[in-house]
Amino acid sequence: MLDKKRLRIAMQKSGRLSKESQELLKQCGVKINWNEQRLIAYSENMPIDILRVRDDDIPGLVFDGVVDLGIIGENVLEEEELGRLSAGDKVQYKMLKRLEFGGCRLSLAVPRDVAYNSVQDLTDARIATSYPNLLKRYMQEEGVPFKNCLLTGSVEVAPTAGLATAICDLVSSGATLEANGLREVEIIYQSKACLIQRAAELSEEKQALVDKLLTRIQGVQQASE
Ligand code: PRT
Ligand code: ZN
Repeated sequence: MLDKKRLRIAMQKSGRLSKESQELLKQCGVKINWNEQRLIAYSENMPIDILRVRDDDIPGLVFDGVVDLGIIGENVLEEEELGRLSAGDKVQYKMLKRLEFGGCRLSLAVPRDVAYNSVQDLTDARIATSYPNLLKRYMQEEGVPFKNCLLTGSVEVAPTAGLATAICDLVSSGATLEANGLREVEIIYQSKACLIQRAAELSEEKQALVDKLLTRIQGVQQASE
């Protein structure tokens, strides 16, 4: 059973954000005994517990106040927020800090040999993505109707597989697009990892600990500039 007096932080168990999330806590002086298999990791020197989950679950855990803090990609945070808002749910959280890792962009890409001049060329096109809400917001802002093709993985093979004419996926180096014969044509969202806090007030002790962590994170980030 988790002790409610200890600060609960949700972070990605294994994936692109896990190593740097762990490193950030270490740089802040938080000592954690990481056991790769465990869902929960405990700090030895501070009243902090780490919940290690899939990144997709982190925004909801913070919105619902199940955890106090979360480290998450802004892309996943905003996708979940838009999804909840469109379902008529309220979304509340505090953005504490944009972090210096997990940088990527959400982009539209089309097969390399397809002519493309502007997003208008995608009118009524079927677009494969794992980010339907961010894509919908962008296309609505541009006034371009499209058909959504929701895929939770292997989005980059959708055009070759005949599932879609374009894709909307995360890009960092661009190597995946290149390897799949795709061309990045629009950047629709720029993302980094960030630290968020639940909206409901924390106890004085917990808030003091959060403030201390934030000051240390600021120090770590300034030192790396
Ligand atoms: O299991 P879990 O659900 O927790 O993990 P996941 O597989 O959903 O996420 P993961 O670990 O792949 O990514 C976590 C977060 O890292 C994302 O939500 C982004 O905020 C961030 N991030 C940064 C990236 C990338 N860079 C990235 N390049 N997430 C995914 N990619 C993918 C991209 O879509 C492409 O398919 O990596 C592939 C390689 O990219 P290129 O352009 O370097 O070839
Ligand atoms: Zn995920």
